[in-house]
Amino acid sequence: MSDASSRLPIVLYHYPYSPFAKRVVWYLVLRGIPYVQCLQPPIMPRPDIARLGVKYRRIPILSIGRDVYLDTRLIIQKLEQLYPSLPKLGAADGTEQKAIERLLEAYAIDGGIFVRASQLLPTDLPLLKDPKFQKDRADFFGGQVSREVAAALRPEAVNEIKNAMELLETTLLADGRDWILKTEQPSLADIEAVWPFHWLAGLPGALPADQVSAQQFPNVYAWIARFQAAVSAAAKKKGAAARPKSVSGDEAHKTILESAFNEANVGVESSEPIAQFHGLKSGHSVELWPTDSGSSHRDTGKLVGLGGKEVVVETDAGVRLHAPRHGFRLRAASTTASNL
Ligand SMILES: N[C@@H](CCC(=O)N[C@@H](CS)C(=O)NCC(=O)O)C(=O)O
Repeated sequence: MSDASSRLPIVLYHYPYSPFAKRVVWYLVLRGIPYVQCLQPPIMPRPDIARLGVKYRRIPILSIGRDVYLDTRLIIQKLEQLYPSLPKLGAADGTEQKAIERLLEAYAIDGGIFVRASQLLPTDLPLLKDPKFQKDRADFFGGQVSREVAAALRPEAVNEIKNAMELLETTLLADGRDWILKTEQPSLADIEAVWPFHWLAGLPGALPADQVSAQQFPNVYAWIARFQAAVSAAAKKKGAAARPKSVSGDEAHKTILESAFNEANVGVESSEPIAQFHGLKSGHSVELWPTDSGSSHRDTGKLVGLGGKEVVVETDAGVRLHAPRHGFRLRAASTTASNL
């Protein structure tokens, strides 16, 4: 991506207390990348997103110019390519540090740390008691969890989080370093590791203090506080420029549709096993959806890009929707009825 593409407008659709959205906000702030935000309700419907022709229901999504990116894992990788004049937050390719960074991402998301953290949300939070919210999340997770089941999951979840903190306390943070990869400033590895713990530490009542607190894990808790201080300092240093302007759905839509594309059309790699198996070609109508949560919200559009890491679909509204291959399923529109 060129310097010119760095100047394309960036819109973050999110709600600020989403821990996944925080991953992206922190990244943008620490790197000093300008963006605007289009704030969303915590439950469906989200007409601001629907008008982009996007059915994906998870938060956050991020647009760069007329390209819309799904999933924080892809979003952060794309942001790494922007603003080449600003130092990247990610470790250099081909290094041990890169391996640690990528494995921390997988640990928190695929390894179940986030799911366990979400099982520790205090059930008396007003939002969690709202029947509309409960119904919405039943759609999201594919069923409602009863109070009894939630209560029974709690001890397991505490134990998982405790073990995860212990791992950090006794390995990567054991020598008292400031940052996971011994960098001068927080790096992407810190973002990948800190977010579920930062979330829980900031929610009174989520963690039982006799099990998981600064007393048991002083290095982890000091690192969480240090991370928050670094993000606040980065935001303060940039002054008003770091505070994102909030735009309406109308303004965001106009900004996106009037922009150039951030990326050249990558095309469909015909050698991709999935393209071969389903006979997918450029221009075919396809369906695309995440496999872990929010799977009933499926995007449809014209396949314009496919490789081992990413799939790109053009929506009816004229934006290009990018999703990572990992954690997403792609099918020809006509075959999805068989649910292959
Ligand atoms: N793997 C996704 C997960 C995103 C996710 O689960 N986000 C939550 C909010 S923290 C969500 O969308 N919840 C349902 C909703 O807000 O509709 C990512 O990395 O972006």
